[in-house]
Order: sequence, then C-alpha cells, then structure tokens
Amino acid sequence: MKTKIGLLYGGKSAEHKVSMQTALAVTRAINYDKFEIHPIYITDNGEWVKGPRLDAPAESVKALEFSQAALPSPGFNPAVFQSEEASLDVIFPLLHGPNGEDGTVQGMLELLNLPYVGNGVLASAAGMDKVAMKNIFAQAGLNQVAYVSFIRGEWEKDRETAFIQVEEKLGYPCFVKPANLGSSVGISKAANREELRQAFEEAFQFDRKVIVEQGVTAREIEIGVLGNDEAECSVAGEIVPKKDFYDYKAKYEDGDTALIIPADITDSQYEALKTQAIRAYKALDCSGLVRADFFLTKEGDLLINEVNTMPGFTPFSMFPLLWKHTGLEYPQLIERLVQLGIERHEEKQKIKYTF
Ligand code: G1L
Repeated sequence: MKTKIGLLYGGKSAEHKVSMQTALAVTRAINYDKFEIHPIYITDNGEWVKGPRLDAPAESVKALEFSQAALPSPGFNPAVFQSEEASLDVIFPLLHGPNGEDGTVQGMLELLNLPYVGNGVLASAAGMDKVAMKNIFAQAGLNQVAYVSFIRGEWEKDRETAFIQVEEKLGYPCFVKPANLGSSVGISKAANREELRQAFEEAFQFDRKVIVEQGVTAREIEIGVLGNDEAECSVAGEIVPKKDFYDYKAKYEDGDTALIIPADITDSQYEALKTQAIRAYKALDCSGLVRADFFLTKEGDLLINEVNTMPGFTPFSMFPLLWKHTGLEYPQLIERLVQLGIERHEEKQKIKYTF
C-alpha cells in the first residue's frame, strides 16, 4: 500500500507563489513507488479545491492550479480531506502567513484527527509571534538581543513613553518589526527618534503588536533541527547579506544574499549552536522541523534571533541545503518529515482523554 500524502498549498497570502513553487518541487522529489500525492489547492481567493491524484511529478505550477467547479464559493472546505479510495495518511501543509503558519491550519488538522507534517498548534502559533517566542526563549534561559513590545493602543495613547522605553532599554540603532509576520514586511531600522516614529507607524500598518529589538552587528548563522521528542541538528550555515540590512525585497526578490554552508565557525561555537537550537526546540515544543536563526557577535556571543517553524523549503532554500550538506538529500528529507508526522500522530493516539 502506498502512503497517501495530502499536499496542501497555495493559500490566500503574499507567499502564494512561494508555496506553489515549493509544492511543485515536492511533487518532483517524491518516490512514486512508495507514495501518491493528493493535491489540495487553496486559490488566492481562499477556495479549497481538490485535484486529481498524482502518480508522477507535476509538469508545472499551472498543472497544480485547479479551478473550482461552478459551485457556490465554499471557501474553507474540510471535505477536501476525504479521498475517494481511502482516507489520506498524512497532510503536508505548505502554507505561510496568518492562515497557515500561525497554527490555525494545524488546529483544523487536529480536529479532523489527521496526521500532518511539521509543527503542531503551539509551536506554530508561538513561532509566528515574535513577542511570545522571545518571552518563551527568555524563560528557557536563552541569550537574545534586548527587546520591548507595544500594542497599537499603547502607542497611540502615549508615544512619548514608547520613545523613552526604547531609548532607555535599547538605544539606537534599533529594529522595529510587526510581531506577527513571517517575512520582513514592515520592518525598519531606526537611528533616531524621528526614524523611530516612522518605523512604528510603518510596522503598525501590518500588525496590532510591534516589537523593537536592539541593533547588533553580528554574523547570521542558521541551523536545521529535525525530529520529534529526540531532535537532531544539521551543519550550520551563514547568511551574508549584500546590503546593510536585508529588507523584504533583498530577501525575497533580489536573492541578494549568499549562503555559506558549512559556516566558518569553531567547533565550540558549533557545539553551543546545537545546544541552544535544541533548547529552543524543546522550549517551543516543536515537532518535525525548525530552522533556528542566530546572531554571532564579534565578541563570540551567540544570540538566538528566531526559529522558523515553516522555513523556505525548495531544494535551494537554506533548510534543505543544510540537510543536504549533513548527508540527507531533499527526497529523503521529505520522507523523514512524513514519517515524523505519522509517528507523532501515533504517539498522540496513546493519550488517555477520559478517566
Ligand atoms: F511540512 C513541513 F515540512 F513542516 C513544512 C511545511 C512548510 C516545511 C516548510 C514549509 N514551508 C512553507 O510552507 C513556506 C513558508 C516556505 C511556504 Cl511554501
């Protein structure tokens, strides 16, 4: 019997295209002797459309875009998870943003009692909110840059207090970011009070919660973590931005960064990186995978920046490349993730809910 993978992709988000490219790459990497793919496409209008089973790679992104048969717009439709032949074995969600990466899709899959790949509700939600994530890291004793956060109401009521807090706790330069975005939209660097004012206005357009972080001059080092209760780390990689600070455009459109794998760090720095990445993984109760992102300062201090519970996942993205250098090729990485998703679901079935 082949394992039936429900591939969930597209979505009503700015990352729709990235999701499509990633879904296409996954259909190309699968071993069809062992797996079959059941595509579930979310259009950019938010409609859920089930496509025909794939027994071979999709030809193109176009071939993965299905249109809704002339039905009244159903929007979210859990019926897509019912396969004609039998129920799906595992769902592979490739979705980004407020309706995919923040735990809502994972919650839906929990309610349907379907196994799925990647992080659960808690890790997905906490990983999407920079403030919640940093508070959890602080509690776990992880080193990170100093930060303060504000909600829109606080800022609007009393801007002066916000300025003073930032200046006393962090100083300039600092980075102002919407708390809940997976990407770099709405992020700015502020070198003085006027820039800080503008940065707040900008960030509050994208979220009701904003985080301000102390500026650090540091190298950006990333590591992949894979597993459930017992997780393993990949080799480390370094991101070298070709600009002062990489904005949304540089990061996602220009590809204006170089990836160096393995990163040129000492053995003891690599050991510290692994220890802290695993501590972060456990603190957020992660499962499946994360990409953990660190700053390495000139003084040699390692600071955790964030973990990404749904990292870039084409064969050319950092996470798959880190694992390739560790000895796990893209198709095997996908198989491992599918297996981990099924294992976590089985583990969960052991839990007693009545007593
Ligand atoms: F399912 C996994 F493996 F957990 C998984 C899911 C989603 C890994 C990586 C991603 N990444 C993404 O969905 C994306 C944010 C890169 C958009 Cl396609």
